[in-house]
Amino acid sequence: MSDDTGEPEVELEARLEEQETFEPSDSFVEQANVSDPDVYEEFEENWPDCWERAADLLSWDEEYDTVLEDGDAPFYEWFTGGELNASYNCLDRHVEEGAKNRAAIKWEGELGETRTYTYGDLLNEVEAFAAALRDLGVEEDDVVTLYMPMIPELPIAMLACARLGAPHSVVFAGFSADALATRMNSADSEYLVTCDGYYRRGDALNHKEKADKGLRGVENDVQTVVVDRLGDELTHFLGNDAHDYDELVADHEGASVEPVSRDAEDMLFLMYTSGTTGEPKGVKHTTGGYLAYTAWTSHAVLDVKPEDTYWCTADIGWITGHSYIVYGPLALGTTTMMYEGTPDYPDKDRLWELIERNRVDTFYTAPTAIRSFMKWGSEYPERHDLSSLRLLGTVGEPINPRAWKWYYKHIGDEECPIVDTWWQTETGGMMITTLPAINEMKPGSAGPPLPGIDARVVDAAGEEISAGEAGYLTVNNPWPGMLRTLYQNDERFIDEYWTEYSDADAVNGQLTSPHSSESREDADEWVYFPEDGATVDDDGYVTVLGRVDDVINVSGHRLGTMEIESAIVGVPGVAEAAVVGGDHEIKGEAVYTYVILEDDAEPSEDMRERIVAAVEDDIGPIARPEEVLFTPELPKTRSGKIMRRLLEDIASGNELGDTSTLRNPEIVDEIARQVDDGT
Ligand code: 6R9
Repeated sequence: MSDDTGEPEVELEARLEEQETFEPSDSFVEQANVSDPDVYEEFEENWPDCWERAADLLSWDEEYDTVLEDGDAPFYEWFTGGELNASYNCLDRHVEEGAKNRAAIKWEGELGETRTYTYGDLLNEVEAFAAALRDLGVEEDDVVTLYMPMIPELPIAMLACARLGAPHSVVFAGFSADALATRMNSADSEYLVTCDGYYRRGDALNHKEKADKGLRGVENDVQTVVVDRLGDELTHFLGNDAHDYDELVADHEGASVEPVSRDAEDMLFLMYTSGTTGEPKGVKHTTGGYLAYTAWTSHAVLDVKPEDTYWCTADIGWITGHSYIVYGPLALGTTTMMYEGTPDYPDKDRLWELIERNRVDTFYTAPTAIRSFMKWGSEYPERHDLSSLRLLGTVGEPINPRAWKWYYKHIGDEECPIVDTWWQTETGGMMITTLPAINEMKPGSAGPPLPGIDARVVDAAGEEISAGEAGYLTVNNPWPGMLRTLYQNDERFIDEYWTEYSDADAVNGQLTSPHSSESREDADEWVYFPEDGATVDDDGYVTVLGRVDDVINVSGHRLGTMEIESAIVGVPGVAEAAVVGGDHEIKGEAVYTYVILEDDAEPSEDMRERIVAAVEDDIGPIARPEEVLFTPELPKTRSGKIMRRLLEDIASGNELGDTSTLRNPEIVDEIARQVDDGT
């Protein structure tokens, strides 16, 4: 059911329906970590030294000399000369300060089992596993791949790697065997930590089989460690060379592993993400800047306090889980929750029951989840006492005002501020959001850029646009959490993200997308392009409209259309494919595919199934096409470019604009007819 804006129909009082701005409650403001509005000015006046405030949240083995080194822009360096260890910052120092018995991770399995790791427990297990990894040969700077679902051994392995100075590369467990192989090969990784399986809606899934299949495509000889998640349910199959996680940890119990002092600019981890081309990008994050930035934003935006129970529902396989389940919260010494399963198992009140039982203070989730909760109805949260909540957050995609208001009323009881946080894998942490105790909230708009962040909305010539007009989002100064490069591909890093403005550019006013490094030495100023469209209002509030490149956002998950297209054209009988994102009530966007078959192949249900299976095999079930439409041709411009906008409009059921500039306008009606028929 949807209204004419395409948003799910929900009960909202007229009062809420009309209200456009919301103030944080006095009770929230009084207790907030950051509540002085002067913070914006302080950051601006003292930039870049203002970032010492973030660095001060950490313990350094060696003090840094320089806050920002910008001599080789856009290869910026932060806190240079400083040394620290991320695992020490997330564990040891809290134990030393007397928090040994405070819960660090509270985990809940899908079937209802729970595990609590105190900071003391977590440190012990991290040390034991770090000792085991070292015995297997892991040395500083070796990339260790972690292919695991939401089980405590995933953050434990991350912190064990960090302790040794070995960067981790986490591959989302829902990704396919092929995706694992591609990422391991790209990172030249010789170590894999995975598990036998996990539960989804009560069923045990065999994960090891998928990992084994992936390993067959890996060039290196790989040492594999397997966590036994399922006990007897699936045979805990180790294979020839695989090591058993429990045995390794038992053998190394009580081991003490000195945290390796890392240079602030040393890599903490790699995270692969989708871009415009088919090849995933290995985003490199560093130890000092990333950790300082995630700690600072957890403190200032999520208002995390050590005595809190904090819950972010993301999967650790994505950046949100790295920054705001693991590193930010643990650096601040709080209790971070992890839930293995789905929100509707065994019933649709699972999350609310968890909040009530654990007295959760802060809840951070995605708009796609909120739209599902709305659809299920307010009776599910109403069954539970959610009064422990103090603050709510969203991330991953734009949130429509109706969903925002439903969240505000039915989860936050009109008492909790909501932070709508815009950021990316590449930014490491939040960039545009209200500070919950300082700014008023405007549903649907993320808010102003954070203190110290100079984000603007510009037109194609790089000029700032007037309020209300749509343009490109840009970030005009560096920040500590930023990616440093794409792994072993500095050129692509510049090409994909940076545009230099020099006097020459200002004269000819050319700026259509980030361009190459040719005139790098002449650049006066480097500008970061996130590839998002946005508008800005008179108060400087940014509303993010979505991607302007060929990346689509399905339920907050980033997918490259090229990756999906190349999976489809691999199916025998397929000649050409175009993949676009179309509006979807719950997922935000869904995958729509237009397929041209070779002359001797026939459109059939069987062919459709093979295409869907190929996408699931190559990428994973999250990329599963919503619809596969067979068409004899794709709408093309006279110069031969596929008119993607048009395909998106067809998929979204939008009014179609002028098609007269097409080489083959008649094809549009034919495709549109198929969509209406549901064929
Ligand atoms: C953290 C994360 C990044 C893309 C980004 C943008 C979209 C994220 C948003 C948002 C509107 C928000 N996005 N947060 N759009 N409002 N609050 O999601 O990282 O997976 O790299 O995706 O997600 O389009 O460019 P990542």
